[in-house]
Amino acid sequence: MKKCQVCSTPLNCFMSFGQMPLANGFLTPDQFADEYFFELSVGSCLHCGMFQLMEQPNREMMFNERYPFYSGSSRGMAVHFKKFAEHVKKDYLFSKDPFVVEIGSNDGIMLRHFADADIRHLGIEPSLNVAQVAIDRGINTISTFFDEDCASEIVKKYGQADAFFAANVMCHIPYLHSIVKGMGILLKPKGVVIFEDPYLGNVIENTSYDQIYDEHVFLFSLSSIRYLFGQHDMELIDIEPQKTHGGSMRYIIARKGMYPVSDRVHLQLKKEKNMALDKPETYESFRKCCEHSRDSLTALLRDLSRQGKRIVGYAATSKSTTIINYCGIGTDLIEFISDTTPIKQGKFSPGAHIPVRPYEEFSKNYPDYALLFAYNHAKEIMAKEQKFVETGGKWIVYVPQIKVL
Ligand code: JHZ
Ligand code: SAH
Ligand code: ZN
Repeated sequence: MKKCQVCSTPLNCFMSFGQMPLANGFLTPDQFADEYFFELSVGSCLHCGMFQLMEQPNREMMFNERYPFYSGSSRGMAVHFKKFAEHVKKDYLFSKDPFVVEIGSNDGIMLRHFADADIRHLGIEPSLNVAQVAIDRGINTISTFFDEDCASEIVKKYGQADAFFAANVMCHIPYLHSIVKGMGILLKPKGVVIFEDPYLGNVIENTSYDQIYDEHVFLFSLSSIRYLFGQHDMELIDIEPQKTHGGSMRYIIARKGMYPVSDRVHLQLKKEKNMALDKPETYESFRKCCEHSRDSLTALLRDLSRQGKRIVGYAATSKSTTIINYCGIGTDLIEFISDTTPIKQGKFSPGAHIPVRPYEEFSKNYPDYALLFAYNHAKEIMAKEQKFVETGGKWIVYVPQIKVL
């Protein structure tokens, strides 16, 4: 039986999504025969509350010099990180010559706002191709995986940090104790850790099971985060719920006793109790909701396909890999997936091998239906796709419910 990565208690494995490829493993036909698969199954720890994958591929298989997710691929996220950076500068940087560190800094979407303001900063980003975009833009970045040894090296070279950021990366790292120890080494006594990730409460509430894929080894809740940091003499002092990525939570952490704990933390912990995030029944019913969502989506797509309708996928997101493969969606149902990322275009989707085509192919010859794999960017996308709708095109969304818009 697999054990919890955080507290070593045997896990309550409640669901398998079957054999899955790498969510960002876009490939060429000569690679089809050797494609890597693993069993995507999930469990929740009834002791510390951590929701996690039972098995995760090696980090180098996922994060390398060919990583195809560029944070700058959404305008909305660029705005989000601009506001995030302004908030940090205003509310968390008090020393004379502050120093900030970000892990998973990707193409520099967040740190550019510190670089542009001449604030000392360092990005840690193992995926070299995306790190290079930041480096080329003058953002101080090293391409490596963060852990406690890396933290010691940083302190030697730059001194301790005032703030440590991590957006959509903490939930990707199985060795969290080493990361949190690294934060302890790196932070000044009054320094803060600010990180955000998709929130377990939103995933359960919206049946957004597509947040479950190889990279997301955890889905956090306040209770699991409090447990983790509590083991390292640190504490959760505040939270700020976010709308990004279909519902995320921003956590603010400091050394124990340094700052008061906000009421928001206690209120949200109560909400988690009410949602029964600590009860196995919750996960049993989540499993049923996932199966129901899968069956309704495939029934809808098959029905439209029988009527001879053209259906195209919109945005080759990481999340879509779980949807496509768990629902058994193939080229019989979807003609291609339109995506704006150059290195995904011309390749095929992981597992189901649906062609990924440049956005121009979507806008030149609108399909009858577009299956929106990036519902988290719905506002941004629907605003720019008014013509698609005006000419009779319809959107299919599946979070929180299957709907044709
Ligand atoms: P988007 C990635 O998830 C992976 P993904 C990762 N594991 C994670 O946690 C989050 O990011 C942070 C395309 N697109 O942002 C571009 C369009 O084609 O939902 C990208 O290929 N047209 C680190 O992959 C993809 O969507 C558009 O108009 O699920 C990005 O999808 C827009 C806005 C996007 O992240
Ligand atoms: N923060 C950005 C990027 C998220 S993508 C955003 O929110 O859009 C997650 C990134 O974390 C990837 O670029 C990946 O290469 C990086 N990453 C994965 N493991 C890491 C680790 N141990 N240390 C630092 N970065 C890591
Ligand atoms: Zn545990």
